[in-house]
Amino acid sequence: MASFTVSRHQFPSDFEFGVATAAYQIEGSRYGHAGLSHWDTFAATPNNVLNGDDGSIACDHYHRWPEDLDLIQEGGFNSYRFSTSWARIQPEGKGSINQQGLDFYERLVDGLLTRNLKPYLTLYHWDLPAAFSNLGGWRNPDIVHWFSDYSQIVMNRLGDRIAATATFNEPWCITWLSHFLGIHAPGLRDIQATTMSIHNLLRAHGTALQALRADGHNNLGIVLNFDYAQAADESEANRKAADLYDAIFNRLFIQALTQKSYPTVLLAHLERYLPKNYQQDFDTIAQPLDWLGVNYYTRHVLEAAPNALFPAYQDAQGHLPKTDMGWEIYPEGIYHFLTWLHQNYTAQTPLYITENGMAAPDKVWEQGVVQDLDRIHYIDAHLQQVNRAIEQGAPVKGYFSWSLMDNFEWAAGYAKRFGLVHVDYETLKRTPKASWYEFKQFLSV
Ligand code: IFM
Repeated sequence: MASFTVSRHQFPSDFEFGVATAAYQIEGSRYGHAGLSHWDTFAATPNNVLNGDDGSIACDHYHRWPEDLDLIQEGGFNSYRFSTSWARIQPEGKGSINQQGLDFYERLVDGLLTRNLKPYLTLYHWDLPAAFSNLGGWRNPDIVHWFSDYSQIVMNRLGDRIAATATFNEPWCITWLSHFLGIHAPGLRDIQATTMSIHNLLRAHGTALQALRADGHNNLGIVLNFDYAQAADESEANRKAADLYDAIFNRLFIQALTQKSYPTVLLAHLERYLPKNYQQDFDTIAQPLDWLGVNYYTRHVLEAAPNALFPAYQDAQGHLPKTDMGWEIYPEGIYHFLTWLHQNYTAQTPLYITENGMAAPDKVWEQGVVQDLDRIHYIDAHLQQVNRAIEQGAPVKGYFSWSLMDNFEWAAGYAKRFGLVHVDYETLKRTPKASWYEFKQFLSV
């Protein structure tokens, strides 16, 4: 039987332990008069999502949320990170507000507070209304105001009860993965679309922060994802390949947000696609952050791809054990990013691990047991490294496990299970896994 070697006492007493989810992955987009999002249309297009899966029912959290919040509370967690669905709240884009959507989130937030759970809100975890997608989505500069207006609509209803708010979850995924690699909605593979989406997203973040602060809201931040870039060997070509990957994945957003510039190594290729006088936007983009969310899962081993177009790198085979996503398990990476951010970019700004976890081919055995022992080892190893970063002075204030329960894993459909709680997609029955019980034990001290 696996168990954590790390102890709750190693962390400050006010350290937050929570679980995280996202609207489209769990709620069921067909319920409650939500509008179509670009994930509904992307998933309805053949070959975009494994097995033709979509988020229309997902975990039916829209109806089962009380049971799900009970699981968070019974697990001993004290906070919950969730997102509001833009398409649920503004089904037609700029048109009328779906009050039923806001009512749902109000019930959810009040349900959290009743259970003594702190609500951590993410305003955008990828469900862009299809109406905005049809107008160019993140490529259209007008999205800056569409998003800022939406942020105010949500926060003016819920903001008085939210512990902390993030504008975006994982800008790299919203832009690079979705507009350059074509893997997520809207499935584009276009360098100009990518560059415009990056700049528009950052402007939308800064503009929304200004509007929300003017409305009196506080504790505002953003969630970035980081992926350790490891050169395949010490050759100059491979080190350059890893550096380029690092610039795109890890430095681009945090540098813009805190140092008002884009990495030089990227500008050499992307500057021609940016709007004229883009530098003038950095004063808007680099609003002070009250906190920064850090999502960390894995590392990538990179080598040069000779004669390829920008960015001329490719994956090399890493030799560490891998999760069911095929992602290498590299817990030292979480220590690296926490200390690196603290020392180079964010100084004393509070850092939260807003996502960390692994996919495994979990099954419910007799007597309702799910033996996800690899996940217990994974979480334990990462918590040890978070603790090490705190000892080195990084101001880490919380850890959110991804995810509360198995859910719609985007292009991988329902094939990959990240939950501490198993979901049977036939019956929608929830079964806590061994990792949920381990957290409960760990948090019960
Ligand atoms: O499921 C996703 C989540 O939506 C964003 N971060 C990574 C997770 C696992 O892929």
